Amino acid sequence: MDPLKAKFKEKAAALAAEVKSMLKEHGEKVIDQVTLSQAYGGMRDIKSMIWETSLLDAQEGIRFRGYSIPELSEKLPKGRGKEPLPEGLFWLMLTDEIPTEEETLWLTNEWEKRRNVPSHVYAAIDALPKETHAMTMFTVGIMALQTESIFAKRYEEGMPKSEYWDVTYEDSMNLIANLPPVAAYIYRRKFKDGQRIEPNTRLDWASNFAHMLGYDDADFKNLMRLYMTIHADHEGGNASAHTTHLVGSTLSDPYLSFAAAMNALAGPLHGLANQEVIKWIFEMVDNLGTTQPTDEQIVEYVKKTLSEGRVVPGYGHAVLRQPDPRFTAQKVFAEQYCQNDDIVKIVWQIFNTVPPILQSLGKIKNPWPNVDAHSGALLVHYGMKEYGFYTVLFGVSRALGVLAAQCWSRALGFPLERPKSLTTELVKEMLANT
Ligand code: CMX
Repeated sequence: MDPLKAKFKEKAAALAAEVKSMLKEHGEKVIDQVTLSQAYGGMRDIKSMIWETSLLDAQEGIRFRGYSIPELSEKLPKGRGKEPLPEGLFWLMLTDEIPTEEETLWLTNEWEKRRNVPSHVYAAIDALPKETHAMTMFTVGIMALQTESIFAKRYEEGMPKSEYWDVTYEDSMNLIANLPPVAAYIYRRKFKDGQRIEPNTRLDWASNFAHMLGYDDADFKNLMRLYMTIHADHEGGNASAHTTHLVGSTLSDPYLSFAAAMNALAGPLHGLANQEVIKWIFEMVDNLGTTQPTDEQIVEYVKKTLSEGRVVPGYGHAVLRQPDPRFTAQKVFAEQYCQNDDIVKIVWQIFNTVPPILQSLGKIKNPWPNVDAHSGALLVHYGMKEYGFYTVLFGVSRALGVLAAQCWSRALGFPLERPKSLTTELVKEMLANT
C-alpha cells in the first residue's frame, strides 16, 4: 500500500471509531436550529454537514486543517519553487499532517505516474465546437475520463462497503493526475490553434500544468503553485464542494461527482466570477479609454455598474465578512512580482474605492473582495488574457479539496444526503398553528 493511502487508512479508521462512539453518546444533541428565513434564503449558516478538510471563519477566512494561508505559506514544502506545493496541501487535507519534502516529492512522482489520458477524452472535447465555453469542455472531458473509474467498475463487481474508501482514493488520485493535461488541452485547443505541449516529467504538478498551458516563466510557475493551493477548498457548504458531497452521497464515483461540481463552479455567482472580474475591468478600461484611471473614474464606473442592476464581480461573499485571505495572498504575490502592472494597480484601486460604495447601499453583508477579485490581473500580467479559461484553473485546484473530502466521506461511511423540503402551503399551515 502506498505511504499516503496507508496513513489515510490509519487516520480514517481512528476517526471512524471515534465518530461512532460520539454519535452513540451524543447523537441526539442539538447543534443548530433553522429559521424560516434560512429555509427560503439558501440555507445560509445551517450547521448540517461534516467536512474534514477545511473550515471557514467569517472574520478570519479559510483554515485548512487548522492552518491559515500565511501559516501554510510558511510550513508547506516548496520543492524547487518559492510558493507552497499543492501536493503538500492535498497530503495535509487527507492526513491532517504537514508532509515532509520527501513525502511531497513522492506525491509529485505518484501523480506523474498516474497521468494517462485516454485518447477518447480528447476526442470527446474535439467533438464540441471551439466556441464552447471552456468549463463545458472541461466537464465533458471529466465525464469522458469516467470510463477509468475503478469505483464504478468495482461497484459493478459487487465490492463490499468496507472497500469504498480505497477505490475512492484511487479514483481521486488518478483524476487529479489527469486534470492538468485535460485542462491544458482545452486551453491550447480553444486559444492556441490546438498546438499541444507535451508534459515535462521533471516538473511538479502545478508547474507542469503551467508548462502544458504554454507558460514556462519561473514566476508564472510560482503563481500556479500558489493559485492551485489557495483555491483548493473552502469548507463544505460552497456550491462546488456541496455538489461533490451531494452527488457523491449517492455513491456516484469521484469522476461523476467532480464533473457535477464543475457545473456548479461554472455559475457567475461562484467560480465564473473570476472571468467576470477581468471582463468587467477590461470593459472599464475600454470605456474610460485609459489603463491608468483615477480613483474618481473608478468610483463613477462602479456606480454605473450598480445602476444597471449588475453586481460588482469579485466583491461580497455568502460567509466571509472581511477581505478574503486568498485575495490578500494574491496581493502579497503581486506586490513582490508585478506591482507596477496597470491592471494590478486597478485591482488595488478597486479594493480602496469599492467597499465604501457597497457599504453605503446598506444591503450588502460583505463589501470586501473575495478570491476572484485578484486572480485575473495576475494571469493577465503573465500574458494569459483569455479570461474564458480562468474558471477551469479554479476547477483544477478545487479538485484537491473536494476529492480529499470525498475520500473522507467514504471512509466515514456517510449516507445518502436527503434534507427535508417544504412547500409554502405547508409553511403557512405551520405558521397558522404556532
Ligand atoms: N455587487 C452588487 N450587489 C451585491 C454584491 C456585489 N458584489 N454582493 C451582494 N450584492 C447584493 C445581492 O445581490 C443582494 O441583493 P438583493 O437583495 O437585491 O438580491 C444583496 O446585496 C444582499 O446580498 P448578500 O447577502 O450580501 O450576498 P449573498 O450571500 O446573497 O451573495 C455573492 C454572495 C458572492 C453571490 C454576492 O456577494 C455576489 O453576487 N458577488 C459578486 C459575484 C462574486 O464575486 N462571486 C464570487 C464568490 C466567490 C466564489 O464563490 O468564487
